Amino acid sequence: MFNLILFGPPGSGKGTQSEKLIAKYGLKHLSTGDLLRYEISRQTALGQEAQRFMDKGQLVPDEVVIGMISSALDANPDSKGFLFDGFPRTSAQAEALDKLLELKKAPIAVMLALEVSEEELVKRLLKRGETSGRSDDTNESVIRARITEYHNKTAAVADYYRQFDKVAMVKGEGTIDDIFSGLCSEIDKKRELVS
Ligand code: B4P
Repeated sequence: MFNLILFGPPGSGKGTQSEKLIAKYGLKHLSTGDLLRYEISRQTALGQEAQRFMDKGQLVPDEVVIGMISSALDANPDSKGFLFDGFPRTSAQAEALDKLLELKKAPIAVMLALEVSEEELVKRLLKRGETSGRSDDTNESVIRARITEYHNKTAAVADYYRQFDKVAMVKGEGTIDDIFSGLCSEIDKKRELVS
């Protein structure tokens, strides 16, 4: 089993690149953002709770997202690997993920961290807001709040994986295909080591 994390600030292209990576490597895509939006669209109790945080640009409480990921792992026992997109976003989530994967004897092989400037992030998210219908993409102050949450709570997650020498930084600006090549070359290096 080959497990990887695609990491980066909001709008850095995690969702965009995940689609291409899962097609190439046959991994199961687990996006906490997508899972939360699915709960919101069904108006479940979990979705209603999550929406209150997401509309303000804040992170959803750890226990909610950790529970969702745990269920998703249980629901896919035969997967040849998982691509975690937008998770973990706090140190507590990173520790919980390590424990869940320990049970499967399949630790994270690599964290790929996309680097994008703040102005580019805001520009991309406002542009997506014109068509996505996502309430957290239309208001610049909410977008800035998401970036602040990233600096305050999420950036430290890279330090957590750095202590195990698992972080690869990848340039997240340029064409989608060039960024994809940068990600693939990091994955292929790790796969050679694992196999
Ligand atoms: P997410 O759904 O994870 O998404 P995101 O951070 O908004 O964006 P992503 O990086 O995936 O960007 P994308 O590829 O779409 O989070 C949404 C919210 O959910 C969070 O704010 C939080 O409230 C909650 N949440 C999710 N996970 C959580 C967790 N673990 N814990 C707590 N809360 C959680 O790209 C953005 C745009 O850029 C797109 O329009 C795309 O077309 C464009 N783009 C991509 N690559 C480009 C390129 N190379 N050049 C130009 N544009 C590009």
